[in-house]
Amino acid sequence: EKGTPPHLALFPCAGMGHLMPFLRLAAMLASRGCSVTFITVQPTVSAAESDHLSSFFSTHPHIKRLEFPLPPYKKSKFLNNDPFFIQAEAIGNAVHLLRPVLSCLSPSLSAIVADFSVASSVSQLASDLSISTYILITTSARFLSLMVYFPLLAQYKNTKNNAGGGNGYIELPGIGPMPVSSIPPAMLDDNNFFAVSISTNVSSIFKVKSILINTFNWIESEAIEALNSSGVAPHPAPILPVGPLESFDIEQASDLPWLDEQAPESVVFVSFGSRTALSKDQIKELTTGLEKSGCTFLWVLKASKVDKDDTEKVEDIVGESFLGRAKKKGIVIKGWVNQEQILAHPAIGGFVSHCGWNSVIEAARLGVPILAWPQHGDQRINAEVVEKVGFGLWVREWGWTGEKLVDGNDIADRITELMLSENLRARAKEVKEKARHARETNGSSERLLQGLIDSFKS
Ligand code: BUP
Repeated sequence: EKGTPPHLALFPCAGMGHLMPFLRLAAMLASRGCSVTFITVQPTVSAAESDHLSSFFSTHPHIKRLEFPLPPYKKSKFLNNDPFFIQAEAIGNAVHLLRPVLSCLSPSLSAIVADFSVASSVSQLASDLSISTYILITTSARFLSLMVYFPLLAQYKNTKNNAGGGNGYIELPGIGPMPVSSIPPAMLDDNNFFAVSISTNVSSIFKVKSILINTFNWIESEAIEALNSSGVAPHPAPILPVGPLESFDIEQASDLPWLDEQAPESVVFVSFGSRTALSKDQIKELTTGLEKSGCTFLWVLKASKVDKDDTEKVEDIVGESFLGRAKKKGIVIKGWVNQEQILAHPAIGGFVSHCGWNSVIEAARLGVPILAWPQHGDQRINAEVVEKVGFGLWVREWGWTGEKLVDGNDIADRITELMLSENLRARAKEVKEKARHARETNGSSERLLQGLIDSFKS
């Protein structure tokens, strides 16, 4: 109806890398006049997810929380021992249970924005209820291109040439050659939930109304154009690069007294995201690398995939002697930090990152150069974006997680290179400017988001 604000339901999947962009989009839609219902699956896998949800709803009381209790989980059919994947599978299987509650929401829904990982079952349900479905993609447009051409990958299955360092290339229309070594091995394994999830959900890309993605035109113009160009078949729904998504208000920003004392752009920030724990041996090499680089550092350490299991003390993981020697040089934090607040801090001069897409796009938005150290999933493809755009370094030979032990001396050299490079720093600042433009009233991303909201009203 004309005059009433559009009512949108947002449906994220498991893990902070999915939740964060959905919370950001929810806050942005609400501040632009939409009425928003946010679906939260219970229980969550990690404490970080449940903590963020409680704090988000207390600072955004106008956003409605729709709790979705997940039925007890049956055993996974696939090679799947990742609790986040197990949860994604369980959510996908349970979506139909939302039917009664979604059909009687008042005012009725204008649309549902779903995570790619649940897109197939959500679009099925939404179409039964005559509600339009949109997808929010939480990875890069470059990785989305690879998913769109998923059937093409069949020829690389059961080969070893996708191991790091392989020199084959796959030609994606409009994208150019992509190294086969960047395709995550899990994507080529029919028994792996990662591959199964993509093959189950990719058909929705062609059926939904449009696809929102947390990137912006300048940083990924090639992939966005290729995905949107009518000459390319198969032809997905229109791609709307509406990023970088803005941060939302939090209860309180944390104090960073130690960072406040450091010289501008002198500190390297190290984090491998919310669900990657390096092996003990690799952590040891990283301590050597940080120490030998001589740089001041802030390291967010994780020792297990799920935060609730992460009970070991910092000193037991990195060693008392390292911590003692590091006292003046850096700090190691275990537990959640506000990454955006850290990246925005003037003392930060570089970011050693696993290249989860949220981390890449936050570094782009805040102008911090990256030393890319992708570990699994979409991260090598995301690192390609960093490298192509030129605001970071990537040592391809470091391989996938666990593939080889990266030597501490090598790590030290690359950290030094990152922190000393004037070129990378200048390029990162340019990227930050472009990201800011995209978000201005007439910027590429803001216009698309506003256009989308207007389309719900007409
Ligand atoms: Br860890 C950590 N604080 O301590 P990615 C992460 N974050 O704010 P991931 C914090 O979580 P996927 C912390 O800023 C980003 O928004 C970070 O998402 C934030 O990686 C998000 O970077 C993490 O995409 O998820 O967690 O590996 O595997 O889905 O990419």
